[in-house]
Amino acid sequence: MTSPSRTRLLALWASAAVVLSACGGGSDGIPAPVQSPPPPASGTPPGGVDGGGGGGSDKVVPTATLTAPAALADDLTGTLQVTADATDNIGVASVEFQVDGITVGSPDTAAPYAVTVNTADHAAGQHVVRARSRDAAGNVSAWSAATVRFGGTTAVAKGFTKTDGWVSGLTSATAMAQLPDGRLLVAQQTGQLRLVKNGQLVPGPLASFTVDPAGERGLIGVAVHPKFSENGWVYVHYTAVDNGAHGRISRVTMIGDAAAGEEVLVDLPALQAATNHNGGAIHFGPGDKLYVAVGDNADRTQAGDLDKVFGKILRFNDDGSYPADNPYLNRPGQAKAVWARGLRNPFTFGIQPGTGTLYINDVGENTWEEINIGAKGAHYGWPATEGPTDDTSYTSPVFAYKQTATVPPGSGPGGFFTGQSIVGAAFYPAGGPFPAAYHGGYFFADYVSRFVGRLDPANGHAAYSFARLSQNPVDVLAGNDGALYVLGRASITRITAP
Ligand SMILES: [Ca+2]
Ligand SMILES: [Ca+2]
Repeated sequence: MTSPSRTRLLALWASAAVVLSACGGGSDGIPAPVQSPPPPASGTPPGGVDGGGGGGSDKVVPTATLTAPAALADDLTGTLQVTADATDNIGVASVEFQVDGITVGSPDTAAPYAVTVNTADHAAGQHVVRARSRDAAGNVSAWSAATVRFGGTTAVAKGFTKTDGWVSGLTSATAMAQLPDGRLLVAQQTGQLRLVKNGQLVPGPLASFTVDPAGERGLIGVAVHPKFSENGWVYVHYTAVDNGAHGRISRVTMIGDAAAGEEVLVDLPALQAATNHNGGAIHFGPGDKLYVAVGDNADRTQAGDLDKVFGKILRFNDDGSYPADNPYLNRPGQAKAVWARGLRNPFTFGIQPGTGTLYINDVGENTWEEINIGAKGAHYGWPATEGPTDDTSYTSPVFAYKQTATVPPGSGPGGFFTGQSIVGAAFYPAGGPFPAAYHGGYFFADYVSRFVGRLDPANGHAAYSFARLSQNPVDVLAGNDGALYVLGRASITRITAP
């Protein structure tokens, strides 16, 4: 059975894409963790919580209240006056303002507290405006925040450069990965692995696989082994045709600009007749473990079934065997690979540097697009629930946005974001050239609504509009040059900071 929504990606890939207006951002606008003054200690001056102040006896934290813009203010354009009230037992020293976690202007040292923001300097869509105050002793208030939507047509924030068609000439691209030396590997649904070298698409494939490219099948995932510089291994996920259509994980060895010597590591069970919901993404996590996203193959009953590999995140050793710490090794056959379940069509996911935590993008049915935090043994609810849930049997998404606008606009968990097929996914690395507030941020995108969003783990997983696209994205990658690469079906967009 295949509902219209279930064939969404298929239909869109097969026809001109639906263009919805891009929207931005997450809902919560949860302020940064409140920094409390240190507990009193005899003989120790209380000092400031942010390294400021010191020496005084004032332990009373000031307050700050954002007074404009109003929460859920919609379609803000032109110059925006951001204002706040602040109080303190002794005196407010200054008020600091942010947009999306980035300081705007200088701290205002005198009431009325205000800063101006040119909305055109930010990508159209959702943003979170914040204010906090500081007293002379260095005590700092909690953030007061408003989630709003900037109108207009700005594609990417001032200071960033978006280059559409940075590479073109691709055919039915689905996924990409990067080699340590910066070369990009692009998977084409029709079975060819392409190479981008020094910003140029190398003619011809570096490797080809015999695939079934029907619907959402085909070459749908590519990953580079963490020890590539030693072994040259590149891993692929594709729909093999021998002995019936089924998912396969293989690796090839790169030599120069070519790859050869396919080793088939995993042949998953046969697919049903439906050609959609195959997931696709593969990535290496800690300990050189390979994670593989597999959709429910349009049979929702499989997603929660621990004896089935569909609707799951699977986890393998780099030779295709089952890691000794997988959670369901008591299950039959290939179910030993199951690591997490209850997913519908996890087309993409990302792995957080440092923690190794998976952020899994699950394409929803008719209501929600989800970002789920990976955890061994987790059940993400499909098909029993979709979107946020209070049912403790399931792991609720850390962020989810609706497929249609809420009433009033911006209300609800997803804020002003709307979309119909979540893709991504990339964490921006520490030390990259983007402003510090971007470091550790999680970029996601929507195939239908043509936006890139930034989820902010340091600020309660608030979500902000990052870029509007002129193509339908399928994958996002933070390059080792610090640029953000957005893969479309036929081309790559490159976004850089100064
Ligand atoms: Ca005070
Ligand atoms: Ca879910």
